[in-house]
Amino acid sequence: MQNLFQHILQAKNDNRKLLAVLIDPEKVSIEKVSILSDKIKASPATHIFVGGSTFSGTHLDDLIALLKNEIQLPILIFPGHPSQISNEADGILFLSLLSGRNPEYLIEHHINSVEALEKSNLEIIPTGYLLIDGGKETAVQRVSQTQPIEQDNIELAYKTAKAGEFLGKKLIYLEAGSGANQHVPLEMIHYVSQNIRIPLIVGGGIRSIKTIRELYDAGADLVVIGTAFENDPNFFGI
Ligand code: 1GP
Repeated sequence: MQNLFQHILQAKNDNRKLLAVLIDPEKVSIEKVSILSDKIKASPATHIFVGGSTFSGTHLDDLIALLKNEIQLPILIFPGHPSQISNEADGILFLSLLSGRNPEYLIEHHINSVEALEKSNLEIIPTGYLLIDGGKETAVQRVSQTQPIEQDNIELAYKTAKAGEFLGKKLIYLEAGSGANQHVPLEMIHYVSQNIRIPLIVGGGIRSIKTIRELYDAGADLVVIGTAFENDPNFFGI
């Protein structure tokens, strides 16, 4: 597998937009993987993210191994907790919740992940993760017990993202939270993307193909779709 980060960076430089389908293991049983895989294969997805804020089950390795067996796309762990590290995946978004001030999500979970990561072959991609107000309390906010950045506080979003870049993060992820009422505002995406050099991921509350296009136009390099695909595997019109 090609270096995952280099591939994302190259796509940004070539202005090729990327799309990740987010699989929450809590909501997908092993039995459902095959049907889901067919839908993902027929979709425009370029990546699969696996993870969730509240998952603590035991079928993660099997789920990812099955997905890998059926789909050629790179699989990245999108961890809510160190227990969600699986060596079956190709890489991990090593998230630091930079918008919050909870040390657990800034460094503690990371320290607790070292042993598992050292034993794994995962490509580790340092990612600055910013929670933006999505119009309701989402699982990330509840679990991390942090305050999101307000929708109109573009300056704070920009400075937080830029500080992340200066700290050496390779990606910035603007997150409205799964099932958010409102996705990250286009003006915020535009401003942040114009002022950072690293690729920008946007997710949370995205419910239509039209919105995905608007997010790309605003400057998102990679868009993440979770709930909309979960609720309707024909979401991509397939
Ligand atoms: C990924 O958590 C999001 O950033 C997924 O959000 O479930 O609302 O698509 P949705």
